[in-house]
Amino acid sequence: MSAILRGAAAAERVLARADELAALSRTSGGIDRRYLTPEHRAANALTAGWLADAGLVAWQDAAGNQCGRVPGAPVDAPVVLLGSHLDSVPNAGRYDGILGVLVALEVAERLRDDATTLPFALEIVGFADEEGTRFGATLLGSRAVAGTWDPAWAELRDENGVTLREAARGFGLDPDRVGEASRAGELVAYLEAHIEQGPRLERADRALGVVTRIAAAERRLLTLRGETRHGATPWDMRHDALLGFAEADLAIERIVRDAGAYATVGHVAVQPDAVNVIPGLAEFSLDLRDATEEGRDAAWELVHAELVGLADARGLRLDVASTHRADACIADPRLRNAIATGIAATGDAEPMELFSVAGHDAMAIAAAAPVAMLFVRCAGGISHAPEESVRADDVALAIDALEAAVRDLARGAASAS
Ligand code: HGY
Ligand code: MN
Ligand code: MN
Repeated sequence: MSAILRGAAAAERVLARADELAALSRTSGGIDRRYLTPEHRAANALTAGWLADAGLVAWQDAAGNQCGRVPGAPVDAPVVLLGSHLDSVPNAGRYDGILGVLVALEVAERLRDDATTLPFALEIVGFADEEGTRFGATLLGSRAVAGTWDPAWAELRDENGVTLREAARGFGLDPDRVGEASRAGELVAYLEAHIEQGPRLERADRALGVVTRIAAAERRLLTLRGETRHGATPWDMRHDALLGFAEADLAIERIVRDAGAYATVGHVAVQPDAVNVIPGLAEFSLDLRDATEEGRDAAWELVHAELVGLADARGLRLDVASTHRADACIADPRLRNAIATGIAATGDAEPMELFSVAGHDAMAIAAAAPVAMLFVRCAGGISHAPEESVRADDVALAIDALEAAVRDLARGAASAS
């Protein structure tokens, strides 16, 4: 079979498998697959079958990540890990995370017969929880693998009050042994292919790109407290928390956009949420990102000062809680070159470099190993929505590029030894 036909067949298999995984959702319409749920279990089982079909040894680790290893390397060989995540946001697209796992699987199958000659062991991972949809804390699967699991996370609760501890037990895991998923000290490289989740590759008419860094991010939960009052209350006596939120949301957009950073207010809730009662409480999330920690924090300082002022003017109390904070993750130069070499091997002589505004498991793994990412064009830059899509020819190029990147790493490691 020619290389082009082989690539096209592999891409079609990736897209078909993404469709199979898309059916594993807690909702009939749309994709919703969360940590330690029956859908997570089914996705792991399906992926484990594909890993075995590709000739890999498959297992589920203590955190519920689905893992695979190409047999043939010495048991104590350093590990090059490829992968991404199998979980999703609510009403997700079918390629966010999934594409990276399936592309890695194709690369592992291509390299299987070379396993005994590679200077490292090649492993694949489908991380169990990158999005944090169920318990609110993100990168749980990859942080377990990186050895940065916090036992306190066992007490996190989902929307139904179920603790991660209880969910882990129900999933067949021992919540007090999740930390045993750590691979710290064994990993020498982590490469992740992922859709860009933005329009820059498409605007530049490029299929693939090299990620230079992953944005610094912080998530907060903010609460404005005013006074719950009857709708008959005169205007000059009102302290309306929802109006305070409305003013805050527009201020956040103006300030962060002017700062060249990114902010999303994706959650808002009011109390008592009744048509004839002035809301005394408004709770909302703020996801703030920028290329650097300094930019992220400077944007927050401007936002916070504005929110304090508007809360004061309306007689509201503002409370702020940080729920997730990650510094920018810089791609390892050697691995970044391998990704660029991989892209060049597909015929793109000057690989496009871009920074990732979206967060990824690579941020967590960077605590235990050098990391780099390969971005794949996605239509309209759309993600976290059912319209998310990729082109089969771009998927074929991604498989070729990631394979070439791993082979480049092997050459480099062999010549260095
Ligand atoms: O939020 C993010 O950037 C990622 O999709 N979890
Ligand atoms: Mn995502
Ligand atoms: Mn993702």
